[in-house]
Amino acid sequence: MKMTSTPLQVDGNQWTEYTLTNTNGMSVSFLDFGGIITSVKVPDRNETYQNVVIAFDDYQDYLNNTSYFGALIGRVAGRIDHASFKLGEKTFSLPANEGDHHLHGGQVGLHNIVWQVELLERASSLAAVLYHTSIDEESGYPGTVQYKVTYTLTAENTFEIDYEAFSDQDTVLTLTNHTYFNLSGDLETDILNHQVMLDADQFVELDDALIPTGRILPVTGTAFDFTSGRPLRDGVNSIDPQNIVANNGYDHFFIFNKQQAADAILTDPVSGRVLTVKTDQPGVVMYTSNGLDDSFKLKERLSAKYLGVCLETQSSPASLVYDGFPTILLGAHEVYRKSTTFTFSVL
Ligand code: G6D
Repeated sequence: MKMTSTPLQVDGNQWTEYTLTNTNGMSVSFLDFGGIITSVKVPDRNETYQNVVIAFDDYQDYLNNTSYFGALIGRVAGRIDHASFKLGEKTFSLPANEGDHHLHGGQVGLHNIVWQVELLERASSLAAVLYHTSIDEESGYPGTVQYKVTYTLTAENTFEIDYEAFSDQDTVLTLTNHTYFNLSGDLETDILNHQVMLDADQFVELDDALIPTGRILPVTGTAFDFTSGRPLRDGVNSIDPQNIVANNGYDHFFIFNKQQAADAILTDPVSGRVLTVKTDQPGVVMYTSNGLDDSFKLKERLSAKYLGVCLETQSSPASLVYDGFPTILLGAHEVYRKSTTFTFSVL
């Protein structure tokens, strides 16, 4: 087990990149800036270690990370309709950073602040604890919130993200990580032939602005039924209005059944790499990078549509407007504690 930290000078900013490497040779690299995952290297069926996440080639591009590559997301992951919400009798207005709506915590979110990092070496794992405090009314949100996010790499090729938060006032909060996975290795292919299993019988309908309509739809008989596994390509070729509204793919919140051993499994049949995701979150936004084009220079190549798939485990901001959705309320002095594991293996 090895951990390294490398000081970086990025456009006048002092950042640090950390790399955790386990005894198998799996490694995870991330920045203190945004907690951004910049590399995950895992073996294919031939024991060839390659990177399986999207990352910028020039780290200066993370200063304008409009795709949120690799980043921690908060206070509220997802979209808040018309950038406002009611809590009790009070209405809060947030920055409208995507049209009239609020996306992923606003212009100043957890994705573009520098976290304080503490490295921990344990008997059979390596961990980095990331700390941050956002003050009351920052980006319009109530409450001073203390965050503690722990990145852990185990000897069994599991990368675990543990989220904790604590607010001094009633507030709203749901955190996630916005890493784009591509199991082909070094972004050799897109993700459309990746097979996905999601233990989810329901997903949340979106309107043309990708805002939840309040309707929860059954997956049965649609390209959203991943309960027995299907290739992501099905969402591209689908004439389902929900695939079309997402720019011919997926960008939807799936509500987990919690009936299978894993909540999600991503498999690349060619490389043989498998990613198994387990979480105590009630659901996941699966986004198949439908909004990507060739604008960005990545470590291995230019970006492209469908080059990565995000599995953003979280609760749903739709709960601010509609009943029946997993809540994102966090009471004063309650502890927000959520965990997601990403375990890499081969077929
Ligand atoms: C697009 O709709 C998608 C979001 O889900 C994603 O997080 C963002 O691109 C990066 O807006």
